[in-house]
Amino acid sequence: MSQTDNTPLVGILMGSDSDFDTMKEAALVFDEFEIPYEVSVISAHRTPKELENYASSARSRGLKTIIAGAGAAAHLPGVTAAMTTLPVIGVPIYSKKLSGQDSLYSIVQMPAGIPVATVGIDNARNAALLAIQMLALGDSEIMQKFEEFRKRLAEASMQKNKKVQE
Ligand code: RP5
Repeated sequence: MSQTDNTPLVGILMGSDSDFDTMKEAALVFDEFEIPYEVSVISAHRTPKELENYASSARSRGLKTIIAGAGAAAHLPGVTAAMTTLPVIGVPIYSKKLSGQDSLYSIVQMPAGIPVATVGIDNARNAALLAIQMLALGDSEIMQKFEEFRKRLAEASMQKNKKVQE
């Protein structure tokens, strides 16, 4: 299966426009892999009805996974996961008061039955790569691009090793 139209496969969701600088790193990865995505700012606390509409219609709109980033009382990924059967990847956003530890704990400590795959604080890039690995399970073209990416990563690392050996 390969993507022939521009229907978004991934939803990039964030609780506030103040999260955008971090979350745009995920979008850059999807641009690199030529994977269609959509970006939305919806708050679990400020606009809960919009979130319900978004999450409950996500699968029928063609999304395969959702990346949700939020900071501090970061309930967005968990509440999204509660309202869709799509896998949700959570990005804890750095927060000034508690350095993102509040975000991390809010996202990672989900009740049994409603998991959120949680990446490191501000690591939207890893969230995108994890989403790509999920998509690649059912798409050989995406898998090939991912394998090439891994090869480049390994080569870059070996180059660094070579430099320190010199
Ligand atoms: C969270 O509160 C958002 O995800 C954001 O990280 C944080 C602060 O939001 P703003 O006050 O900057 O809109 O809901």
